[in-house]
Amino acid sequence: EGVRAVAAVDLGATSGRVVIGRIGPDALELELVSRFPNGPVEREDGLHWDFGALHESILDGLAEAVRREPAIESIGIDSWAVDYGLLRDGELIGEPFHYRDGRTARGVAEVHEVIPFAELYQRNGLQFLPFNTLYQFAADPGTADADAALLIPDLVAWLLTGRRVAERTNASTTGLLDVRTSEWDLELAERLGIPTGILPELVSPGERIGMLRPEVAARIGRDLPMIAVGSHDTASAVAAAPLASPDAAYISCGTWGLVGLELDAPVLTDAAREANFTNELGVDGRIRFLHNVTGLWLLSETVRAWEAEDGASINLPALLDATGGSTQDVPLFDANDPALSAPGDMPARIASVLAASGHAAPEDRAGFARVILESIASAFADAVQTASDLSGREIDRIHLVGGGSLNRPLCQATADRSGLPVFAGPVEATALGNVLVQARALGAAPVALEELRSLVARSHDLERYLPR
Ligand code: LFR
Repeated sequence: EGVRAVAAVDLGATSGRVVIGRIGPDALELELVSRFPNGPVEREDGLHWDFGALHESILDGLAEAVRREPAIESIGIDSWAVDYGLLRDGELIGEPFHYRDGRTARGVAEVHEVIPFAELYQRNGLQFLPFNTLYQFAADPGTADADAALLIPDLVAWLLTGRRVAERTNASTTGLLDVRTSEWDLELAERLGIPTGILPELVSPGERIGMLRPEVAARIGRDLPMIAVGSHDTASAVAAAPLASPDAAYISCGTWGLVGLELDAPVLTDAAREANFTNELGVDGRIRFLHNVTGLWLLSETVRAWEAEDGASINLPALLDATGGSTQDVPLFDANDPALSAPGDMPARIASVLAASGHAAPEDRAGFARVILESIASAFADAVQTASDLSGREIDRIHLVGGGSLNRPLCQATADRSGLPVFAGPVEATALGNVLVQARALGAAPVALEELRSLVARSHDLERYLPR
């Protein structure tokens, strides 16, 4: 009774999913409808996303969701950030590039020649990541004659509704959103030679994007509105992280580990810039003050290489169990070493990063996996400490949400290395944040973000890891 339903599409770098979210006064539940693989595909001109396949999987998933739950009232979509498709004359020109494509190095040099990084930081508040959209635009031959650039979730929303918008939390990762006003920084775009006409109208989470195009409604089997959510996956994950107080840090851990705090205002100091901390926009205008740490990418790419070597799949839970519970020292490497960012051949590249600092890589796979997890955990602990130093907040706990919350050795190592209790879960924080923002827009959930979080806390069990 009183339970309402929405559909959420959540695209991650290694898989996408469509879920049904059901929400009532004291209930919040997800039903997985479909899950489909995703990842970089190598084309002649570089690394791309197979966007056509994603689009088909999304439509199939939504049709199945509506078949299973006729009470669905709306659709929301989130994905990884920074990547986009270019439109010309109402058509998508080319497959979207993958942010791990190497072309962005050229864009970085070009942009910083026009505007030094320190000045950029004052304007957009972003940590330096070589794939921030503004660098990609500079390196993309298509930018000059496009009519519109749409970030991945906005591109899907356009295909589904026909409306071109830029959802603000994700737009904040482009480098072209003014960190003080949350409006496009048109002067910055002009100075960089980016045609300002390609930047669509901004919308905020909770705004209605529009109804489905007739042909899409026919295929899905229902006419439904799309509602803007925190379309940056990390914004949705943080919105649903059951943060108990402002002194709780979060780690949203999937391919990346996004480590930081939620703040009311950006921190734009020299120290924050030098520590490479970002001020991304969250749901309800909150600031996601965080640092990108390379997360499970290191493990998933390693496992992918081992599976190719064996010609057989690897049992991940068994591998994680075998990493053992010992607190014995292991050699560490810098999880954010740029040499580890492209796909392919990960074990060999990690071994050579270790060798460069005089360490031998463990021979056995469990030992190798342990070095990876401890290295990630060590970077997590450092980033939590830095977030505390830069914000002046005394951090009393860490909430670890996303796929990484199921990785027990990683959660334990994070507690051990930070000296703080780690509360792990929910694993599907991103989809929950997507569902909650839609439900709120429909009048089916409380207005205050803190109340949404308390609903997550009441409906999900968290696993607690204490530092050893
Ligand atoms: C996580 C994430 C990060 C962003 C990276 C690239 O999925 O969205 O927040 O920095 O992917 O888009």
